[in-house]
Amino acid sequence: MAQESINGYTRHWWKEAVVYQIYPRSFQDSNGDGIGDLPGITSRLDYLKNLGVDVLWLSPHYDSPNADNGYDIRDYRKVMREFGTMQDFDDLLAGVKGRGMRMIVDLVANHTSDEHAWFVESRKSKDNPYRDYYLWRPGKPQPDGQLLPPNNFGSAFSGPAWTLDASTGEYYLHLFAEKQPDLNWDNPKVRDEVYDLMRFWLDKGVDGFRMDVIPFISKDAAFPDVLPHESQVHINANGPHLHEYLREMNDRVLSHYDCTTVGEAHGITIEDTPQLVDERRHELNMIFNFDTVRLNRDGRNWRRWSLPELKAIYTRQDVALGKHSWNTIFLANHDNPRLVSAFGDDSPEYREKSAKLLVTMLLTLKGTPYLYQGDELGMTNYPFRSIEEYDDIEAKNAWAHDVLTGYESAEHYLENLAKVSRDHARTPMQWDASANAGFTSGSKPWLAVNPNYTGINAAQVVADPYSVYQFTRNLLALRKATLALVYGDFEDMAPEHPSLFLYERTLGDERYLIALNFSRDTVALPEPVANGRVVLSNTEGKFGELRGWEARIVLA
Ligand code: TEU
Ligand code: CA
Repeated sequence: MAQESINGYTRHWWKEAVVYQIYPRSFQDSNGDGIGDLPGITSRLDYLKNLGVDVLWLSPHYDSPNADNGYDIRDYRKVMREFGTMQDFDDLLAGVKGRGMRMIVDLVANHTSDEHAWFVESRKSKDNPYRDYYLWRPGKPQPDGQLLPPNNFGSAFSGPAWTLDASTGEYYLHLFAEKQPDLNWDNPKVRDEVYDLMRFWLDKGVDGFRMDVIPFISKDAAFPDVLPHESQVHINANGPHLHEYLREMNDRVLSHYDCTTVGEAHGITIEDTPQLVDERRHELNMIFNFDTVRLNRDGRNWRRWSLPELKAIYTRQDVALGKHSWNTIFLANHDNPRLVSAFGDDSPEYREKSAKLLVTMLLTLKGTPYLYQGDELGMTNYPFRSIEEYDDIEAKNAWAHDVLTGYESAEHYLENLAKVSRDHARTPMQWDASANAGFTSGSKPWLAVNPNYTGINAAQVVADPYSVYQFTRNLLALRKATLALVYGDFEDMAPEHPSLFLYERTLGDERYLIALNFSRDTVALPEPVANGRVVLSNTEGKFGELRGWEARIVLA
């Protein structure tokens, strides 16, 4: 059957969908143990349906010892005890489908937990049948008798990426925590296992996968050192067999289902993105490039970013992709600070306006938008002060590794962490003004609720016709009704402007102009925007100008 095409793009449900990410641990607790769970999510499906999102992405819900909140899987075919049972999962999926929505799950297959049965076996002996499921290498003996790791790779969570295992005297690779050993994808048995477990979830009816650090799956088996001028992330993301394995996965699994895939792709440049997502290559549907969410970083420190830099990324993405590729639009997730705190203005005066502006941008750029839970409330960063308040293994390891050793001052470290911590996104969802924001009926949520929950919560925004939630809802409806906002051509009309993001989306003779003021100061509007018919705006606008953080969509 011929595929319908619009403006040169093949039409697909996953291009027209808006995805909403759920971090199950922090969404809704149903049994008072302080940990969000699957029945909790099921109980909130009407809220999500009412908002108007099409697809839910569930962060890992699998059995895990939670060294990294479920990104360390112990059993891919079991539900995390704290989250419920397989029946709870089936009920959730049925509830999603029953409301005409879809659900994708997280596939974390670059690594497992060290408590996964494969690794438990693998570490036992060099001739164990599971030995080659992981990446074991001998250390490098030094003249002074010292043993060094096989190469100089560092772990994303501090320290070397290799740990010496006493039982066999060899090192295993872990690009993340020690409890997250990397799988050896060069072993065909490993790939068979992964394809099998993918089929297990697809056969249950899930609509696809968000694939954790998927470009890291193929390693140069010789493990050369990273040279001073090289980037380890770039090396890890561009291994020799990456495309071969993705095509095999597509051929053997994905192509047999009506599903979608989105790869988390740290280390893949925008220019290289088509190599993963061009539809003629049969690999993935879309990826998350890190350019936008790393704009506010200098290493792990906070960096002031500028609007022209952000705009340039979207233009680069549009130019690099062409009509055979597709991509994501996102600025927040469970690894990043809150949308409005990182990219907007979370002061009391501008929080709601700037949150609406950001959602306007996310829902009108070209690509599939991904919203993170709480974005629709304009949830903000948590006022973290001391290291004890954090939970994240990344933050705790770096503290031990760099601050306790005197390499970095506690003050400098905490000042930056308070801006970039992954825990900002992980504080519980704020449902109402009751104790613990209605997240849990228990006395203690696993991570503290943001004290601003009495003023910022779902009950309040659902009732308020001018809230971020209602605005997001209107935008979602507009997008659903407007193919120009999905497939229309994109052009930045003022790339150099320091505070105005002004772009058009055109499809045939339909021309939408989107004007976003990323500052507190009023900016003048060019004529076609000023004269167009206002379709949606976050302020009672004035002719010819945009006030602080004003967003306006017009039909020219
Ligand atoms: O993230 C991988 C990744 O590339 C990161 O951005 C990483 O989170 C970074 O070190 C944070 O500053 C994925 C998951 O999204 C993340 O939650 C996991 O911790 C990680 O993989 C390991 O599974
Ligand atoms: Ca619970």
